[in-house]
Amino acid sequence: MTEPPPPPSHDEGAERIEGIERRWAMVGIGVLLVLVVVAAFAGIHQAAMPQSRVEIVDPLRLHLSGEFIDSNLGSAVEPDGSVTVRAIGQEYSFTPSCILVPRDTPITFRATSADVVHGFLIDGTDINLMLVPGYISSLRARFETLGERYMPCHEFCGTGHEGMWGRIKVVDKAVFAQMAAGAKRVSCVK
Ligand SMILES: [Cu+2]
Repeated sequence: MTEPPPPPSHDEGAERIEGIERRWAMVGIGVLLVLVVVAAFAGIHQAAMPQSRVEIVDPLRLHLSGEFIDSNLGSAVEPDGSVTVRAIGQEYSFTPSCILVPRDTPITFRATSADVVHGFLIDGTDINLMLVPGYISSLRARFETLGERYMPCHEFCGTGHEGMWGRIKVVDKAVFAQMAAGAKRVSCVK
């Protein structure tokens, strides 16, 4: 039988713990350095290679002129038969609050914000945009099923955020054509 090793003295124990702490501190610093490098690369990369297409708009002049004046909001039929929907998000509503689109038709959404960042999401679809003041967000979509869907703002935008939502109604092509006939822009706002 050999004697069990004597328990470490107080100093040896403290040294060992210090060693462990130092190793874990290095791991923490290492993780931090990796994150700094990733953030720096992403920032430099985006500055050097900006998005291929950015559309800007003056959020203070939305109601005065240009694409997003009130009379131009809603759904418009294009010469090729597709539909362009223009909308604005503002604290705390969407304009129009009820969007009307035909089924089985190429739809282009074009939207922006008049004040702060809002979210544009259509329930039950993969349509999900951020509305950033100063920028036009656009997305192509097509609806296969008829019916009404909710369109809640999903970016916290202030004290009234939870009350900010709209609706989108998908109707039959013929019904849409009838409603759009003679009108420059259509929506389902009553
Ligand atoms: Cu909002």
